[in-house]
Amino acid sequence: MKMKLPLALRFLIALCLWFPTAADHEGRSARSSILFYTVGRSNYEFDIFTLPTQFDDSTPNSAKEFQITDGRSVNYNGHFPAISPSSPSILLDQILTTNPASRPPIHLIYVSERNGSSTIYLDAVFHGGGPDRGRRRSTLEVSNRVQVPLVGNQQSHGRISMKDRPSLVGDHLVYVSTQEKSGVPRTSWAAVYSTHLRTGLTQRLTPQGVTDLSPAVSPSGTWTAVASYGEGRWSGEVEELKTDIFIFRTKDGSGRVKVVEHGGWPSWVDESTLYFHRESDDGWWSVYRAILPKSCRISVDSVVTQRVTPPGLHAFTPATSAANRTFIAVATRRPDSAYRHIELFNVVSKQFWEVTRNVSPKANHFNPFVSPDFTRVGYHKCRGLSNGMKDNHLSLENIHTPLKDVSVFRIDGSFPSFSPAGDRIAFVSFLQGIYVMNLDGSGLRQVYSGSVFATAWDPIRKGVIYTSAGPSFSSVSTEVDVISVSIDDDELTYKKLTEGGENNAFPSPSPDGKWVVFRSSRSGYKNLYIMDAVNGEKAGLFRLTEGPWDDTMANWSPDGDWIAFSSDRENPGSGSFALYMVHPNGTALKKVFESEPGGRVNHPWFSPDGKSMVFTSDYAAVSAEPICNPHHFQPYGEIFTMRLDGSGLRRLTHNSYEDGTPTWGPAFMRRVDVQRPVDEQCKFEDSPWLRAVENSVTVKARCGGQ
Ligand SMILES: *[C@@H]1O[C@H](CO)[C@@H](O)[C@H](O)[C@H]1NC(C)=O
Ligand SMILES: *[C@@H]1O[C@H](CO)[C@@H](O)[C@H](O)[C@H]1NC(C)=O
Ligand SMILES: CC(=O)N[C@H]1CO[C@H](CO)[C@@H](O)[C@@H]1O
Repeated sequence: MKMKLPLALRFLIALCLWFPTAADHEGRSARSSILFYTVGRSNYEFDIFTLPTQFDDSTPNSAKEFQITDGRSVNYNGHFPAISPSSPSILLDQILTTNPASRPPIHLIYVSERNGSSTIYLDAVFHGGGPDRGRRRSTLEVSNRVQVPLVGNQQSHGRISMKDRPSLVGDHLVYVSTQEKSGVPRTSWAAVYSTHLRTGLTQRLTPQGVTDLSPAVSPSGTWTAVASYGEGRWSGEVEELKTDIFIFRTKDGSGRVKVVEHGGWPSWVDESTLYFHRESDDGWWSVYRAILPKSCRISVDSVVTQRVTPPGLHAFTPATSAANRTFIAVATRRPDSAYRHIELFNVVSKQFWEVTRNVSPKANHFNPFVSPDFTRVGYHKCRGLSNGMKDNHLSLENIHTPLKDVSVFRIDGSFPSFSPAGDRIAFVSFLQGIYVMNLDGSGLRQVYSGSVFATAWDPIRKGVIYTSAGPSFSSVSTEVDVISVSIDDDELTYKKLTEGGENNAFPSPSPDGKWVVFRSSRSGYKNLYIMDAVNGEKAGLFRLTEGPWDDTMANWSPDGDWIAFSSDRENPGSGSFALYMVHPNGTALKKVFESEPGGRVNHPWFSPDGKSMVFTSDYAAVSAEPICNPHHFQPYGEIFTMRLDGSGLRRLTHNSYEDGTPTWGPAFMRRVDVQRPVDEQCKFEDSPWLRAVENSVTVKARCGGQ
C-alpha cells in the first residue's frame, strides 16, 4: 500500500538515494570486474527483532517476539529513537502525521547493507493490532511501512563508507562513518559524524587523526561517549581492542575528555552515569559502571568505575535507559552455551533474567538496545527460513565502489577466478571443493570435491583450472599438491603437477600457458618456483626466490613480465606481509607496497590491462569493536587497488568483516545482485575467544517471571 508523504519527507528520500559518485579520473581502463570473498557474510541475513522487557507471568516466548525489519539484506545495530517534548524531531513528527489514524507502535533506526553499501534507515511500522497484543509477529503481517534512508553516500560527499551505530538526537543523526581517509597506514577510518536530517549538513565530531567507535548519546543529547584510540594506535588486536572511553559535546565535538581507561561500547543512564564493557583481569568480559563527577573538570581520576556483572559468564554490549535504573540489557556468553543471548541484569540484586534463550535457544543475538521507556529490548539475529519468506541468499552481491569502469561483487565462495574469456567463475566453496558457474550464477556445478584452496584458469587450454589440493594454513611439512582439473571434457580429469611430500600451493599460470608459478616448502621455507604447466615439475622446474622466509600467493601479469607476490622476508614468521614484484627470470625484485612495518598485504591479482593490482590489506585497521560482530579471523581485511608503481591506492570495501582473496577479470558484470536458493542458512561462528575461563563458578540465571 502506498502512502502519501509530506513534501519535506519526499525531498529527504530523494536526497538520500544512492547515485554514482565522481568519475574515475585516472584514464580509461578497460571495463572489468573484481570479485572478493567475505568470511561468513552471505550467511548473516540479520534482521532486527524485539521482545517486551516485562513478561507478566510467563517466560518470554516466540509469540511475543516481533521482527521489525523487512527481511531484505543484512539489518543490524538498531536504535529506538526517543520522541519527547525535550527532543523534538521534525522527522518523526512528519512520519507520525502521515498516518494520523495510528501512532506507529514501533519506529526504528538501523544499519542496512541493501543497495550495495551501508546506509542508515528509519522504519516506521504501522499496523492494526500491534505486537503488544501478540497477534502480529512478523513484518509480513504489517500492513504499512514507511522506510526512509537517512544517510547514504550523499551525506558522505559521494564517498563510499561503512555507517554504524546510529542514534537520533532531535533532528541530528549521530553515527560512525569511514568516509574520510585516516591518512596513516593501519589506522582506522572510523570516526563519529552528525548529520542534520532536514538540511543534510554533516559535521565530523571526531578530531582528525583519531579513531572513535561505538558512539552513544546521553539522554539529554548533550554528550556523546565513544570507544576511542584517542591517544594510542591500533596494535593489530582482533579480540579486545583496549580502547578508552572519551566524551565530547554532541553539538560540535568540543569538551573532549577521557573518562575511562580501557573500555568499550558505552551506554548512558543519565548525564553522569554510563555503563561499558571490558575484558576483566580474571578473563571474563564484564559490564562496568562509571560515575562522572558533576563538576566541569572531569578526568579519568575523578571518575568512579565499578564492575557490575560477576565472573562466571561473559557479559558485554550493555544497553540502558534513564527510565529504569535497576535493570540493564546485555549480551552474554554462558559457559554452558555456544550461543550469544540477550539477558536483563538487575544491578541491585545481581540477578540475570534470560530473554532470548527461551525464544531461539540455538541462535546468536547481538548488540541489545532498549526503548527510552525500557519496555522493549531490541537486538539482531538471523531471520532464518521461518515466516515462509522468500529466501534471498546472494551468490553474487553487487558492491558500490568509487571505480567507474570496474564492477565489484562479493561472491559467496573464496578464491574466485575468471575464465580467460571472462564468461565463467571458479571458486572454492566453504563446504569444500571447487565450483564453476556463469556470471549470472547459472550453470553452477562442482568440479572438484576434495579439500582445496586457490583457483586460476589456464589462459590457453580451455577449461583447465589450477588449484592446490590439501589443507590451507598448514605447516611446511603438510602435503599439499598443485593439480590441474580439466572441466570441459566429457569426464572431469585431474592431474597432479607437483611430486608431493611438501606444501605446494597458490599456482598461477603464465599468459602463454606454458608455465605455472607456485610456492613450495621443499627447501624448508615457502619460496616461489616455476614449473611446466602441462606435465608439472618433472618436465621442468626453476627456483624463483630463495631465503628463510615465506614468499606466497603469486600472480603472473597479463603481459608475462612480472610476478607479484606476498612475502614476510623483512620480518620472517612475524605474520607481517608486504607486496613484491619480480621478473619471471628472477631479476628486478622490488617491494611495491607495505601497509606499514608489521602490517599485512596479501593475495595480489593483476588487472586485465596489467596496469593495476587488487589485494587485501589491514591498511585501514578495524572499523568496529570485534566483540560486536560474528567471528572474523582478520576483521581488518579490506580490498584495495593500486597502480603497479605503488601510486593511486584506493579502498574498495568498507565494513567490519574479513574481506579477502580478490580476483580481477576481463568481463564487466552487470550491476545486479544474483540470488541462489540454499538449504542451509545462518551457519557462522560466534567469537571462539569467548570461551569459559577455567576454575570459575557458573552464574545461574533467574528465568524471566518464574
Ligand atoms: C525495570 O525493568 C524491569 C524489567 O522489565 C521491570 O520488572 C521493572 O518494573 C522496571 N522498573 C521500573 C521502575 O520501570
Ligand atoms: C628478465 O626478464 C625481463 C622481462 O621479463 C627482461 O626485461 C630482462 O631483460 C630479463 N633479464 C635477463 C638477465 O634475462
Ligand atoms: C535507492 C535504491 O537503490 N533503493 C533500492 C534498495 O534496495 C531495495 C531492495 O533491497 C530496492 O527495492 C530499492 O529500490
